Amino acid sequence: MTEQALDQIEAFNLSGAHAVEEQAVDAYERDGVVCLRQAVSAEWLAEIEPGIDEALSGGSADLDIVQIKGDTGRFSFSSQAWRQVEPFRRFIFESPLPDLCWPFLQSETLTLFYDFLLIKEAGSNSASTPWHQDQAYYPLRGRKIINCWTALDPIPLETALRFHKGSHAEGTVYRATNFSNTAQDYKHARHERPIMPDIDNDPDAVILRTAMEPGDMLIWNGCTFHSAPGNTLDQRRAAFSINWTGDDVTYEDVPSLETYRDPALKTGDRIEGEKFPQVRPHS
Ligand SMILES: O=C(O)CCC(=O)C(=O)O
Repeated sequence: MTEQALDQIEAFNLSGAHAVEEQAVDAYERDGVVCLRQAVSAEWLAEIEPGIDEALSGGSADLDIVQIKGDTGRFSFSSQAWRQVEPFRRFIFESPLPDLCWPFLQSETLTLFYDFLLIKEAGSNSASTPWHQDQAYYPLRGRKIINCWTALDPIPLETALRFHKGSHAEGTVYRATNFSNTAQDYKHARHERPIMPDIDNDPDAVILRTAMEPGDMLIWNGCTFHSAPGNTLDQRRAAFSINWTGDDVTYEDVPSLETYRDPALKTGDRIEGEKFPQVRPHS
């Protein structure tokens, strides 16, 4: 691995404010990622927490719980629980969250794509996340796609996400990586797309990261490359993220991608409907 420049993700302190500063949007546009400190209040974090058990015990449309050989802790990731899990639905629709996220899309509309719960239990040492772009996995075209990722636990630098600064800017969507075995192709890989760059061996890459406290939120673009280590610590590392789309995003039907599929939509349609509700302006 090549030695690389490390820097901090630019952070803005919200302390309960319900509006973001223009500089936060500028930092997101420049770097492809920004951190909003204290974006989610302790009250809303307490609302989300009971939803975790519900999501893990049948509430998620798509749930994986894996324990990698040699690890003592499990790694769980759940998608699209909001329609069944009431605390998640309330957080998405009734908290200040949509109004915090909307300015980053620079869009007339804000549409919910999906919710994602990610838990790396203490001792899930090998549950690392390889470099990837979120958009490589989505049946979507467009640039206005963001992931708003709230820490539910303290996340020190040892287990923090890492971002390749500015990697969203060119807008190329690369081939998706296989999360469980990077030597093997991802099962829905699109071979017409270019192979991902070797970020670990790019001497010019600047890697951004930051330690987080519960309620701090990262916002990044669907094309920003990011990765994360496994959880080598003796505490849970959980996050709840909401993925939103804006007004330039259209659907691309990929029948095998069931998690993100809405049979009512055709390639080229605006992404909207019961599964992907428009949240702003209120419809
Ligand atoms: O927290 C992690 O390990 C990975 C999170 C991530 O890559 C994502 O939510 O897209």
